Amino acid sequence: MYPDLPIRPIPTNLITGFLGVGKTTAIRDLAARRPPHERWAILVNEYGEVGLDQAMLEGSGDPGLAVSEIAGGCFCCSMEMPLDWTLDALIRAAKPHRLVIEPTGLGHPARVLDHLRSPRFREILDVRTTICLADPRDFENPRISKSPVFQDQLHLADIVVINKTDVVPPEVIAQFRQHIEQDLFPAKLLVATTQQGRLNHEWLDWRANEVRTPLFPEAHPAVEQVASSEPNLISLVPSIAPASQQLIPGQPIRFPESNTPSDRCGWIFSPDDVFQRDPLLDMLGGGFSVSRSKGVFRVEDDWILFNRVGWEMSVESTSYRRDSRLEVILDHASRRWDEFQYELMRCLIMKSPG
Ligand SMILES: Nc1nc2c(ncn2[C@@H]2O[C@H](COP(=O)(O)OP(=O)(O)OP(=O)(O)O)[C@@H](O)[C@H]2O)c(=O)[nH]1
Ligand SMILES: [Mg+2]
Repeated sequence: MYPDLPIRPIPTNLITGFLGVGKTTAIRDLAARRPPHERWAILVNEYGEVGLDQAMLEGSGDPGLAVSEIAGGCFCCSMEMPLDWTLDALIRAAKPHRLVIEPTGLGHPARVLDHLRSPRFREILDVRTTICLADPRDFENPRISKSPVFQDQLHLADIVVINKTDVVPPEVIAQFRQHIEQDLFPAKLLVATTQQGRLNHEWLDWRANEVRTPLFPEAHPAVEQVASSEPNLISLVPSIAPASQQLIPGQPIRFPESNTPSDRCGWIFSPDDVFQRDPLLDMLGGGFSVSRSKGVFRVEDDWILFNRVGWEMSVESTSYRRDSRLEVILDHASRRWDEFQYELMRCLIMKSPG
């Protein structure tokens, strides 16, 4: 079924964790330090329709990485079919030495782990450690810490890595570590601390404990609809969804299009649209409360990757060039997005006609 695989079954890891904890940062760093002869396949799942993590990972321009993305919902919900199609296409195209999967920050790992260990994939994938990255400040926030998804991400992990120790007070780290070490059973193989998602390569190959069971097996029932109909397998690797071919300068595509209130919204702009960097960053970092936002933008003399988690922001250059795109997820509530889009459009540099 899969001829020419260099390793079979393929060593496979899930890197889990709540929204914005540093999963993609960790995978990008791990991939950059992989053994030089290895090809890696990375599958990212994005909650919003406008995926950004593929752009973030492809921004390194590394030819030994094949990245695919499933956007528009969690594949722990009703997305097993897209997961199968995408994995098939990715494995065939990349013939990877390792597969790394990043579920959405709002995804429940149980169904994904079960599916990857099911007869469908048993001879293809060797599911090794599941590593959950965590920001201990999420543990202090009852809205997050009480959520079944947050709890089971921790519960099902073989290794918990406390990230962002540069910005989290030591006492908050200590309390969180105590919770992981004393309240969760079976014990973790390791509870580590790190910054910038720096993980040890050896952790990937430790033996996973398959008897970890979720506390909330019914969390995240199959309620979400698959974002698109059957995907075109050719276009899944390595192109980025949604397609950017029909983009017209000054006329971004918005997801969702309607102005009915919602907690998330995304935009894709033509690669010919150029933003004014400072007004754009002022606007995106401005006084509206977001849970998570991320984007890539063509600005005056560069392309930048923007990240915001709560009130923390980061900006870096990227070699991604396909389009400008933005995804915003609010804490709760919902807003109409017309006004936000108007503010965004005001940051564009208008070209004089002709
Ligand atoms: N201060 C600080 N920021 C970090 C650290 N690790 C990652 N970040 C930042 O956290 C933000 C989110 O990082 P990502 O790697 O995109 O997080 P993620 O978990 O993949 O996010 P989602 O996929 O949206 O859930 C980025 O701005 C990172 O630069 C860290 O150790 N310290
Ligand atoms: Mg990510």
